[in-house]
Amino acid sequence: MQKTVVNSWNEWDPLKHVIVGRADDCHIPPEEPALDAKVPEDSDMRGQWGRRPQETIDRANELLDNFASILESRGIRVDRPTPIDHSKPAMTPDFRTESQFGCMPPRDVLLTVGSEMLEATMSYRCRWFEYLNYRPLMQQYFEHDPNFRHESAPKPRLTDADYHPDYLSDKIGVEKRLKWTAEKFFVTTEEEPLFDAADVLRFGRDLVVQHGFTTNLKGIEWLRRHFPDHRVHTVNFPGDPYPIHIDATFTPLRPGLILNNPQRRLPEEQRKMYRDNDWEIVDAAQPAHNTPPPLCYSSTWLSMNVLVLDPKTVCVEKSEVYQAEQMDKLGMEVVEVELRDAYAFGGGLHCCTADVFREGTCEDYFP
Ligand code: DAV
Repeated sequence: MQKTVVNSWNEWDPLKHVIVGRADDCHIPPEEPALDAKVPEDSDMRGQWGRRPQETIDRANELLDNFASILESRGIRVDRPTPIDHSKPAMTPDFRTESQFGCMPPRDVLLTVGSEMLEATMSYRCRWFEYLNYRPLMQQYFEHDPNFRHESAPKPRLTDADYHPDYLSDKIGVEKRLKWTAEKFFVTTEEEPLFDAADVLRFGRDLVVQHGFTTNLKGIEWLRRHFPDHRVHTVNFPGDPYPIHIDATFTPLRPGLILNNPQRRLPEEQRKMYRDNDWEIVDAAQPAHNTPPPLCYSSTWLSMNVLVLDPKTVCVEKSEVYQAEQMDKLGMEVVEVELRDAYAFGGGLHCCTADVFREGTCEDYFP
C-alpha cells in the first residue's frame, strides 16, 4: 500500500497523485439560472435535458481511462470518484431541480491548498450534492494521512435571491453580455458566498480568483478569511461573455510564465504583481477548432486547459496542434492526450482532474 499524503500548493510542481473524473451517468440538467447563463445563446443544448446518450458516456469514459493510464505510466497515482445516482433530483428545503450533473469535472468542486481539500459551495443547484461523488476518496485520505484537512465551505441556499433575473433570458445577445461582464454585472448576486473551485489558481502564498458567473465577491471574501496565511487576489477578464472558471483563460505553466487567453486579457491595472516580479504573461495559441463539440458547455478555449505535470512537462489535448506547438517553443515537453470527445462532460485536461499531491512547499513568488 502506497503512503497517502495530501499536499499541493501550485499548478506546476511535480505531480504525483491526482483524481481523474468519470463520465458515468452524467446528465444535462434542466434549466436553472446560473447554468443557463453559461449556455451560449446559439447552443445545441438550449431547451434539452436528461441523461447524456450512452455512446457519448462510453466514449468519454474510454478517453478518461486512457488519460488515467498515461498518468500512471509516468508514475503518477490516479484515484477515481464513485458516481452517485445523478438521475435523482437535487432537493433541499429551498429548491428542487430534476437531475444532477455528474462526477465531472472534479476541478470545479475540489480545491487543494497544502494539506487541505476544500469542497466548494458551487453555484448551480444541480451541482449542490456533487461532493458526494468524492466522499469515499476524502474518507480514505482522512484515514491514511494524519495531516489531511477535509473542509467544506458553507452550503449555500441557492434561492432565487442568488441570481439576477436579467440573466433569465436566452435573447440577451453577446453585445449586451459583454457590456454586463465588463461592468462586473454577473448572473450571481451577493446574497451569500458562492464559489466554484475552478475559479481559483494556486501560486504558493497567492491565490488568484476569478470574479464571474460562478464566483461572487462574498465567495472570494470567504476564501480570504478561510486562508488567512494567503494573499487572495480578485481578477476579471473582460472579453468573455460567459465567464466561468479561470482555467481556459489564465494558465500558469511554471514559475515566471503564464498563458493568457488573447480574447480575455488580464487588464493592465491587474498586472502589477506579475510585472514587479518578472513574470511573463503570453497570449495563448489559437484553438485548433472553430466550434466546441456537440452538447458542450465550454468554449473552444479548452485548448489552453492543460495539465502541467512538472515545470518542463505538460499534457495538451491531441487535436490542439497550435497549443502543442506553442508549448514546444516555450521549452515544455508535450504529452499528447486525446480528450476532445469528453469536453462535453464539463471540460478539458485541467478540469477533469484534481490535485492530491505535488512535490514542493508553499513558496512566495510575489514577495
Ligand atoms: O472557456 O468555456 C470553460 C471552463 C471549464 N471549466 C470556457 C470556460
